[in-house]
Amino acid sequence: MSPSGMTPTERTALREAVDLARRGTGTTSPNPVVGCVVLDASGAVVGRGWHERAGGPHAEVAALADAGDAARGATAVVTLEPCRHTGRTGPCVDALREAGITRVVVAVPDPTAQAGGGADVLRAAGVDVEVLAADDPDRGAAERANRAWLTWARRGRPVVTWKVGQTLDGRTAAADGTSRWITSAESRHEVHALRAAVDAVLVGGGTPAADDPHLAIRDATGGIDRIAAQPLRVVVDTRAEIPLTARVLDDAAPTLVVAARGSRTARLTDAGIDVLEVPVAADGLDLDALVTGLGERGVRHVLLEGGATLAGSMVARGLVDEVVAYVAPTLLGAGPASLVETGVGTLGDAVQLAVTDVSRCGPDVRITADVVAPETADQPSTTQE
Ligand code: AOF
Ligand code: ZN
Repeated sequence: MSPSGMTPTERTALREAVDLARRGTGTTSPNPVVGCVVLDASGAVVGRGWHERAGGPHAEVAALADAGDAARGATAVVTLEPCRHTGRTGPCVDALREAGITRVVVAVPDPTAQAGGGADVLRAAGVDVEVLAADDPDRGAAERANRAWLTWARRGRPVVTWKVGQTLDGRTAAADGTSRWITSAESRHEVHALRAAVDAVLVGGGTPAADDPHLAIRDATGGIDRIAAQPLRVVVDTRAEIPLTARVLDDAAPTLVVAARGSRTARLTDAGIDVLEVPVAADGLDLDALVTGLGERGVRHVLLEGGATLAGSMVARGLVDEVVAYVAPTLLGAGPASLVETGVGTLGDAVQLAVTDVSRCGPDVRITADVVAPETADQPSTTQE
């Protein structure tokens, strides 16, 4: 036994359970991704399962079905604490007990009031339950796989990834405005995979006016991918001025227009367009209300794709959690910057990133990094004008 009480076999099983959980990325929202591996008394894997889509069987139920009679006297290793509630499906704590599971290893407690507490219910029923310590690296991997849902469950908002394509000197267009194509075809292709893994793609007001982006996932032929789960396209359009002919309003994917409360949204709603009205704060649209509103619509992971002003405001509000930057080996020396108005005026206030991956994408370099939250919780450490 390792100091945590988990056997090496259980650790191996947990890593497999995390891999299984990841298979649900992009299809389980608004629910979590969850994986489960069932081990018999000899440590052999007798069942595997994962949560595929909201409303479908939970990971534990899928793994128990896979194990059949072999679940009797077995151990279930799960990435998220088994639920104790009856929601769209029955409580997993009951399913585990009824199948004869005698030990449950849990990577991450369920923070929701509705479903959390399953570990105690199982213990009360005589099941041996092990919950990993908060600093356990295997728990960290399970948290990471479920980051979007856990961010929502703990903080009431989706996780936000800012994706940017820029030159090595941080520009998104040349001085004359030409911007097609800064990054390579490989990088642009990869962005479609990013979109497929999230629930919503978010762009700021200036972007539709300047670029008329489509934001849907295309297939290999460049047509609309009807098989991929298309993310919600979210357009911030403070004054509700978007033309009805904008490509982002077509029927390739659902679209939500975010406008200031009190703006002339009737033109849009009359045309059948879904509108989210949010209050206006002193420094512009209330972005906290925006992300909370997206969370209320079931969005757990947002891909912020620009423009520079919206991204800067989101960074300033502490609402960007992760950055994926495609950096083209190109220098311009003039032209718009990829990020503006973050409120950072001095080096000591710079937004700190922790790089999690660096790789090549065709001729470009892709850098993935987490935003290191300032000590002062959710508030940005800088003041905005
Ligand atoms: C899942 N899949 O494998 C596990 C979940 O919407 P319901 O009724 O299916 O319940 C969803 C809640 O159940 C979810 O928010 C989480 O708290 C808990 N566990 N959910 O969708 C699973 N194990
Ligand atoms: Zn469950």
